[in-house]
Amino acid sequence: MVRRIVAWLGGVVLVVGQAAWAAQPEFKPNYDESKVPAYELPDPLVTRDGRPVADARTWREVRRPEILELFRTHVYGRAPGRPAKLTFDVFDLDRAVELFPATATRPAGIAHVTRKQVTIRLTGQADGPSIDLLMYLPNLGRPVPVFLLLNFAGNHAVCTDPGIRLSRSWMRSSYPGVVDNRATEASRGSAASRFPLDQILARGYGVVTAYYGDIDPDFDDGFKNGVHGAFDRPDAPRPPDAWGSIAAWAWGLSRAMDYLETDPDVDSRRVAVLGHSRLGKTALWAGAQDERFAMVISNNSGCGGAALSRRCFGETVTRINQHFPHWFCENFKRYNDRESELPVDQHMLIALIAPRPVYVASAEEDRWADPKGEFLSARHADPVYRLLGTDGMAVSDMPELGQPVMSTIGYHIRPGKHDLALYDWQRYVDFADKHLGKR
Ligand code: GTR
Repeated sequence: MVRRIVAWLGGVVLVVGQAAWAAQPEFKPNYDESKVPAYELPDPLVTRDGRPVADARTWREVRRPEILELFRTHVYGRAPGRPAKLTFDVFDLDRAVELFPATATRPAGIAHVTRKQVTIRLTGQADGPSIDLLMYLPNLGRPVPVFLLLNFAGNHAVCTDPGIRLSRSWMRSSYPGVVDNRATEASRGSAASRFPLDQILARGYGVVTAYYGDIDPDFDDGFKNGVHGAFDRPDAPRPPDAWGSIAAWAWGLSRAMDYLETDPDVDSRRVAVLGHSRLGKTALWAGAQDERFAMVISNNSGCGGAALSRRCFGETVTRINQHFPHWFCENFKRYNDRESELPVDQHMLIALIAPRPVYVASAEEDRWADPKGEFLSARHADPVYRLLGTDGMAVSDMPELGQPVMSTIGYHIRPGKHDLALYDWQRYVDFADKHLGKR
């Protein structure tokens, strides 16, 4: 009898729950600057107990760890450390890949480039979770600085080079050539426009990339697959600060860095971590936590990335949590429609990267990501960068289109849509030339 009542009550809750969900009003993003609510940002240079942070040491020893902890607890969740049994298998090395058509203007050193592919086994076991790294390095002397970025469609989508291993991981079926959630030969090169390899390599930088779905497939499965399934305790309930997918992808970037530190072809002290969109959020969180990344670049990262949450312009905390319930930790949902109660905002994520160079980029038509909010968080990280002895951000007002700011906090907004475009890459290479130092 009791069981039947419980079952009946369960049914009622389900019906009421479904009705509430169905009744949810359609989300209408605010794109009107005059409707941005008045807000006050938490001060990165005041500790939780109200003490001002007036010197680099207090930042380093008190405030920085405090802010990191706040982001772990309330936003992205807590990831494990480096796994005890990490192994690297370099399964492909070719030092004479002809990647680019022969032209009179092709710079020496990239007529042939080096391609290397590495499997990072996260549990040391051949049948455990693994990440495939794809690396292209210019043959311009060693070791080379690199850009490290996750990709959305598999390593084979980066260019048509048939030597790239075709990904066997789960993949969104809407991607070119993907059949039954698996890549096919027709998928090769489908994301090439986001990887202008010739331009990057000719300027002396390598590109290292991995498919983000190797780390955690990007859908909500209750954290069963990917690295969550491999590293979480299956028997214990998930704590509200357990790592979400963004934290998992960021953790994967650190595992890539673990490998790069062992590779004599790469200058692991000059690794710029970069990401577009959800992977821009990921790059920022990876760079904030892992100080081995010498430079961090956020391309159109938007809500939960560079954009200030309190502005509620375009995508909001509520909308991102409803649409992507697996991206952040459970605690982040407490701030749906209550952004002002967050103990952090995204300028503090940028500040965690200080004093290392950081570049935030927006696109004019990418209002969903709130370009102004992206600029402002970079701008509001300036006091921390200055406290640590850098020039911070050179401007106080948002620059015009195509007027890049190249101080230690860099920024640009370009015309066009949400994308990782050639213009963006050219500015990142300029920024790296300036701040990572030329060979
Ligand atoms: C959108 C999402 C954004 C952004 C983007 C992307 O659907 O709302 O936060 O991350 O996806 O990653 O392409």
